[in-house]
Amino acid sequence: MRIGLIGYQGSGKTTVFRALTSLAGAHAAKPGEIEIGVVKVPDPRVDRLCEVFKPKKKTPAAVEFLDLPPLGVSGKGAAERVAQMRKVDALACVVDAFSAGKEQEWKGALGKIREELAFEDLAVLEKRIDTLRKSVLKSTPTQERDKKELAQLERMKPAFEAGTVVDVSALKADEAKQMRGYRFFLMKPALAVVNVPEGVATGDVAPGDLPAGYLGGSRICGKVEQEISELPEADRAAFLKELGISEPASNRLIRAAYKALGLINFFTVGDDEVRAWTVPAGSNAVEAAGAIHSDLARGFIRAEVFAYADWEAVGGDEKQIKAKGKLRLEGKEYRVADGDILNIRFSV
Ligand SMILES: Nc1nc2c(ncn2[C@@H]2O[C@H](COP(=O)(O)OP(=O)(O)O)[C@@H](O)[C@H]2O)c(=O)[nH]1
Ligand SMILES: [Mg+2]
Repeated sequence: MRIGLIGYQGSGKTTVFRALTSLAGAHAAKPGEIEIGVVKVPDPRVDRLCEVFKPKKKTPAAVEFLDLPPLGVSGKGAAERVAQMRKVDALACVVDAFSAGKEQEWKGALGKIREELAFEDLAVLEKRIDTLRKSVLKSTPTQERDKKELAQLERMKPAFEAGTVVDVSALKADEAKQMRGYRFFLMKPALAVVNVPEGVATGDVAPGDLPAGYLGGSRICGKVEQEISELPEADRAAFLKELGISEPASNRLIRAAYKALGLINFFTVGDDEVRAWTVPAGSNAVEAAGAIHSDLARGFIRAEVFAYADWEAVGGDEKQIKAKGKLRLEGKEYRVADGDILNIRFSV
């Protein structure tokens, strides 16, 4: 999963990025250059599985954060930002609530970001509509398809003008696919990152307090979190406790992103590797197999499944899982649940 940090210059994107990815000073990016940091998704279940299976390799799920050039500036940075923003799975919108006088303005600032995104999407949409209006007049092999696409874009336009979330889930599969192909910003899940001053309560923003278009949000103090991320790992917990912070902001933000994107984790276990895999909620066993390797999806026979919670309940004893009838054989249509431990039987 890739999450792009966006916002206006000085909102604290880079500070938050450093806090999330502990990259403090690792590579001082030139202005306009994009830094990418990989964060392992903290999951105590992976730790516990490793304690028992003692694998050679531990692979938690990972999230990539991108520190993108600021909104509202033109030139090379803007083009790079737009190109990168098309490729991310979610947007984390950072707003300044730490500067004097800005403490109460974060909601308006978040709304302004949506307006900016809507403006950029509308430019793309209108350009495409103009092109299609001309092309549908000519008798070409794509004329019928162009007519359909034009009608579709014109139907969607009011949603873009409203600047809220553009939802394609109600469209027919082929129409939804075409709309997704544009990678419009308003179709991406957006999270709010309210960068508050030191000493102010942090935590999740209540959904009712968020402006339209945001699926979740966190109040974090970028500066303090960055300082924490620079500490040796062993000292972090004590420091967090002292500050009354229950966990690092990155954990909260990653959880919010999983929720907003509707993602779950399943696990594979063994002597070689214990690994967490990320798939959309509702994925079936074949799709889960495909996340591991396309061969596993192609040659899928059955999935052996047990739930992490059942395994934990019997003290991590696999024999007990079998004895208690908690090991199941599931077919292609089985819907994978968060925390499932899968072993795919396949033949290619
Ligand atoms: N007091 C305070 N200052 C911050 C915080 N986050 C960022 N800053 C400061 O705001 C300025 C801009 O931050 P930066 O992360 O570079 O913003 P960017 O332009 O969005 O990348 C820097 O001087 C930061 O030290 C914060 O949470 N509290
Ligand atoms: Mg920056």
